[in-house]
Amino acid sequence: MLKIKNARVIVTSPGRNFVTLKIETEDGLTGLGDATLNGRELSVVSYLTEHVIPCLIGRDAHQIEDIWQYLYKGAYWRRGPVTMSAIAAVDMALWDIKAKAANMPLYQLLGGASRKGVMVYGHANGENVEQTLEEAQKYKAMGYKAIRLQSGVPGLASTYGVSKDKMFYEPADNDLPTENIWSTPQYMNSVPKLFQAARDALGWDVHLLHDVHHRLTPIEAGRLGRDLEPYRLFWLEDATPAENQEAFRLIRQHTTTPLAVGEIFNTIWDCKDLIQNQLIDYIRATVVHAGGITHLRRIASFADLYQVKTGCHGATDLSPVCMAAALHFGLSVPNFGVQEYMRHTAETDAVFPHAYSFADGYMHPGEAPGLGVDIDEGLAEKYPYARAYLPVNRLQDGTMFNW
Ligand code: GCO
Ligand code: MG
Repeated sequence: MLKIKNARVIVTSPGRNFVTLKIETEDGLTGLGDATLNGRELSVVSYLTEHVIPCLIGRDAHQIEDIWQYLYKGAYWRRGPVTMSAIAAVDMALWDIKAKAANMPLYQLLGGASRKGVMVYGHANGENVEQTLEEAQKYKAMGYKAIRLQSGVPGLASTYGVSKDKMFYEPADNDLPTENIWSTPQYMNSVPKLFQAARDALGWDVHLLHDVHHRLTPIEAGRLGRDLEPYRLFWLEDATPAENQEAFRLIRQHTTTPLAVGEIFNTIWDCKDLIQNQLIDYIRATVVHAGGITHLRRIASFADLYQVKTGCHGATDLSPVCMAAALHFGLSVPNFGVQEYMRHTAETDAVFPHAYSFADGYMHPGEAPGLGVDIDEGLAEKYPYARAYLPVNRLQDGTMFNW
């Protein structure tokens, strides 16, 4: 038995907010879990401190599955981003502890490596096509095999995915939500031009991806997917909001462009219909927001039955602790597709020293026991929490829209 002695939450903001759970066992092993929920960070802090941690003390850290079920079924109130991020943090920390106790990198406990490395995609963005492609060339030169392209939309002052700091896009940019203005027709006209220019400039031996960020209706998404078919995208992401999973059937009827969805999903129930009806190609659910490694493995196993591959969310708001967990998961899971990798800043990397590394388009979690990531608490303390929101989005006539 590995008795849990103590658990606490560390909040730090080295350029952006991160919430980390640290669990300690009586014999001195420690485990880390990411609990960051962008723009709503303190709700998970409170859920963990007030409601989860008191139930953990004295339990056997080895009983990962039982503790997962205890927190999920025992809460009575099921699912939801706050609950599932809190459960995820506990789950990650317990896997970290178990793997340290076994003196193995976590991927070994998950069945061992199924591949040499985890293919990642980087983010190229610019205010116009030219700038975006300039950025994409930089990623190609760094060895990336897959690049996401987002470009400014002519006539719109700002849009999702385009930032001043090209390498470190950080959407949670204000202590009250920034307001963006959106136009679907202008966007729909501009995206095919971007990808046509991209194929001319970058060639065909690099995977290209695009994130619609929940902004189209199903029929609009069907049309965009069809317009993009000549450019052979790796995927079109979040083409329409997915609360209504059935909506993807309409998109599917109109295009063979592969579809990815799920970065905001919390459980297998959010993607069950999408997967079993083969309405998507990649599932974007991620360790921190979908109940940890334990639950993400369940989603991936289910998806594998339908030839749906993983494509985990990996934006900057997923801390290096989550990135490490995602890499162990990605290295081991049979139906791996791609992993998003929006690089963290040097400040963040310094607070979270880690064993994972990038080389030639692939990442590897490293061979350190456990997750292979630590937190420098002294340094973390120097960056106090700072409220930050994701932007909101309105149509040109003022109607509230999806960001
Ligand atoms: C992505 C995402 C992010 C999210 C952000 C929200 O595909 O990387 O869409 O950019 O908007 O992670 O917290
Ligand atoms: Mg996305």
